[in-house]
This record gives sequence, C-alpha cells and structure tokens, in this order.
Amino acid sequence: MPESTASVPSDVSVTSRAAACSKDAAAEHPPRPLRPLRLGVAGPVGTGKSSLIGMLCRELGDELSLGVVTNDIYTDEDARMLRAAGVLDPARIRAVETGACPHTAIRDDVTMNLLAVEDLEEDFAPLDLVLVESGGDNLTATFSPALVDAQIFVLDVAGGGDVVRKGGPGISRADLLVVNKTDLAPYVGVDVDRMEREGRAARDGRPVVALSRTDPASVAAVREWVLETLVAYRGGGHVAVDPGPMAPHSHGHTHAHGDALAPGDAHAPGDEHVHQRGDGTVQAQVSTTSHTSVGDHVHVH
Ligand SMILES: Nc1nc2c(ncn2[C@@H]2O[C@H](COP(=O)(O)OP(=O)(O)OP(=O)(O)O)[C@@H](O)[C@H]2O)c(=O)[nH]1
Ligand SMILES: [Mg+2]
Repeated sequence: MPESTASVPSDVSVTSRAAACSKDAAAEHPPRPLRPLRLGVAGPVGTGKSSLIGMLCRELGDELSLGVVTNDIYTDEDARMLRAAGVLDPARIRAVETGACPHTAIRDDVTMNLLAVEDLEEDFAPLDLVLVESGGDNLTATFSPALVDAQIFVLDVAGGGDVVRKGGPGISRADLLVVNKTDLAPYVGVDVDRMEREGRAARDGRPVVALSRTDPASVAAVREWVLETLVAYRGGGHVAVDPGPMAPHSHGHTHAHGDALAPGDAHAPGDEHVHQRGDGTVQAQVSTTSHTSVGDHVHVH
C-alpha cells in the first residue's frame, strides 16, 4: 500500500507530511486529530454504495492511507467484491456480518462496527480515512455519530425520480447526498436535474452530487468533497452531525416502563428500562440512545 502523502490539498497535514512538518509549519496548523476520518456510506439496497467506496479507493488510494469496513446481514459479500476488485490491499477491507437489520449495527448498537474500525486503525496505523458501508437498508437508516464523523447517503435514479421527495434523515441531513447512476436516467425516465434540485431544496443547502461512474466530472466532485471534508476534520472545522433519529418504528413487542416512566417520559442514554415482548418475556435494557415512550408504548428512537 502506498504511504500516505500530501499530494492532496496543500493544507492537509496527511500522515507522512505531518511527520516531516517543521515546527513553524506545525504552529500554523491545529493539531491533527488522533485518528482518521471515519466516513459512513448508507442508502437503500443496490444504489451503489460498494461501487462508490471502490471508486474512492481507486481515486484516493495513491495519496491517502485507507481502510474499509463493510456491513452485510448474512454474508461478507461486499468485502469480497471490493477485495476482488483489487482497489485496495485486501487486508485493509474488513467485513461485519450484522445478522440483523442493518440500521441496528450502524445506529442502535455500533459495537461490532466500532471494534472492526478500531482494529483496522490499529493494524494499519496511521490511516487517513476509514470508509464504513452500511448494509443496504431503507430511507430511514443513518449512522450514529458515535461511529462515523461524516456520512454520505446514496440514492440512485433507478429507485425513481420521486424518491428524494419521500425524505428521511439521510436525504435531508447526511453530510453529502449522492444521486447515483445518472447514466441510467434516460432508460428509467428520470429527470436528474429535477432530482438534484429537489435534493438541494430538502437539504437546506447541504451538498448534492449527481454521480455516474461513466462521468469523470461527477467522480471528481465526490473525490473533492471527501478531501475537503478531510481537511475540515483535521483542522477542527468539521463537527459530526447526527442526521437525526430514524422514523418511529415498532419492534413488534410492547414496551413496559414500570412505575418509573409514564408515556411521554424520555430515556436518556444509560437509563435502565424494561422491554416486555408480545410473548410475555421481559428483557432489561440499558438505553444506548435517547428515546421517548409514547402512549401505545411503541418506542421512538
Ligand atoms: N449504470 C450504473 N450502474 C452502477 C453505477 N454504480 C453502481 N452501479 C451498479 O449498481 C449495482 C449495485 O451496486 P453496488 O455498489 O453493489 O450497490 P450497493 O448499494 O453496495 O448494494 P448493497 O450493498 O447490496 O445494498 C451493481 O450492478 C453496480 O455495477 C453507475 O454509476 N452506473
Ligand atoms: Mg454494497
């Protein structure tokens, strides 16, 4: 794997350059964060998350030291696909088999992913960038800021021109929204400009890139965004933003709060509470995220 260099924007204190920095140069720049930028890639099934990560490995692998963690529910298919694509040293690509809904492992309990990311960071220290692919999920899935520093939400034109209007935390508030596979737009009758416009309108000015692997300018735009985000992160100017909770959803069990919590009360992280399942079994639980009890005891994350 190539050593990390600073052939990227001149104010990026990338690994090897940081080591060579003179005292004066170091004084001009804020101290480098202790760990690499962790960048999440989420979005519905098949929109091109792995392809985007492969593309970033090809585009940035010569100048940055990279690692990749993929999430699949039952297999390590995405990791194997990326290793086979030869975009990165295979040892730098790790798979997490979530065994459950993809959003659980990137938001509700990020332990498996955090361990994989930290192992990678230790084994290949110092890394510049770790890319974490979520298992393909739906419009509600977002990464916890406890796992990633920034996140990309990937849609594609094949999912329909109206998908941006359907909204959700990833579409509205991910750090970057990618509308992928624009080369397919004529075949599926989608107006890409309109999708992009609607994306911008839904995002309060946050960036949107209409991407196709066949369009070098769009590939360059994503590459630039990643480098700018890295610069901002290293300069202390990037704050990890939680795109927000998932939409209310039920796990198919009742949610008993005992005497302590009435409907409308909120759990803080660390609070103990009890889940009572439909079959009557009871499970004590410590909240990892804040969530609020509502009248019917379906809980809201
Ligand atoms: N036409 C076209 N196809 C693309 C593009 N990017 C990705 N694809 C194709 O879209 C399909 C799905 O791509 P993946 O990268 O596996 O999608 P994914 O989001 O990682 O899929 P899951 O992990 O299963 O959710 C593959 O057949 C890719 O070759 C693109 O820019 N244009
Ligand atoms: Mg994938």
